[in-house]
Amino acid sequence: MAMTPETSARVVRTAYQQAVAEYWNKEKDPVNLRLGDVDGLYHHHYGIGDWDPSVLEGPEETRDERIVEEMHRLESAQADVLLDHLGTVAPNHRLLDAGCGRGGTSIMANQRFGCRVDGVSISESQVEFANDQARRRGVDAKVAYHFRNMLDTGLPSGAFQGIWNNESTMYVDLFQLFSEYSRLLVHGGRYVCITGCYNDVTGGRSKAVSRIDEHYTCNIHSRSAYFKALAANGLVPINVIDLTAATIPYWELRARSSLATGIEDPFLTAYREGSFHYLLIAADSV
Ligand code: GPP
Ligand code: MG
Repeated sequence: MAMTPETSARVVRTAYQQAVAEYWNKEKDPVNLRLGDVDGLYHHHYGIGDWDPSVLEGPEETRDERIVEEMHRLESAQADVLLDHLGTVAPNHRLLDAGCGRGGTSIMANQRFGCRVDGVSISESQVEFANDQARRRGVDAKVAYHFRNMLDTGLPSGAFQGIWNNESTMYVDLFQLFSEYSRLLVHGGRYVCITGCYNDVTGGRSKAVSRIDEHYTCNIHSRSAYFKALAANGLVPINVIDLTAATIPYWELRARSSLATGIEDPFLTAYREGSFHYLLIAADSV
């Protein structure tokens, strides 16, 4: 459905948000589309786990294809780990995928829990793409993506058993974000995020972290910022997992693939020098 300029301005409120929306409305990188084409789960996050070294061996003509499939497997494994931390989710529960991108994690959540999943994004193209995927899979009665702002979703209060951000918190103010989640979650509902954050121990943003920000038009937060904003909004951490060591192999494989985008070196440098972590945080709403 085409939006009027007025509707658009209500969702995308600032010049910064407009710049972010424009980036994602235009984005068609094979590093995301070719991976999604493997099985129709389109992700906008990175991978975890070790890769099979045999993908680099074997016939040259199919090397690329093997690497694409392996990178996609690692990205889906990342989404599975996120979903593992949502706690008990029943078919009558409702989940929110905040900053849903092209929707892959929502589809996986619906497959796993059988429940309703809503995704929100400020990119109209992503929302349209994701809804088209849900229709193709015949899950659109339960999985729906909306052109809405995760800072002010307009969704009903206390209606959600679980909410996640899969690598989308670096676009927003965390205090505003978690305030909205404390409104949306039921008492005892679970919030999970996987994110890249900079290390308070090594100081402010390193050069490599700044290059990542520049590449994606985002503002990576410090590790401490997450815990301050969670605590201020009644979100009590139950699990914190450092996934840094688990994501480095993904970046090493990606750097060796024909799909490398140029951001591989900053990620590898930032992770290896310890100025940046890949973190999963799970918290309960009280
Ligand atoms: C993009 O995923 C993810 C982000 C922009 C968030 C930044 C993440 C951090 C951990 C800092 P993508 O799959 O669209 O990126 P790419 O196109 O590089 O694969
Ligand atoms: Mg990607």
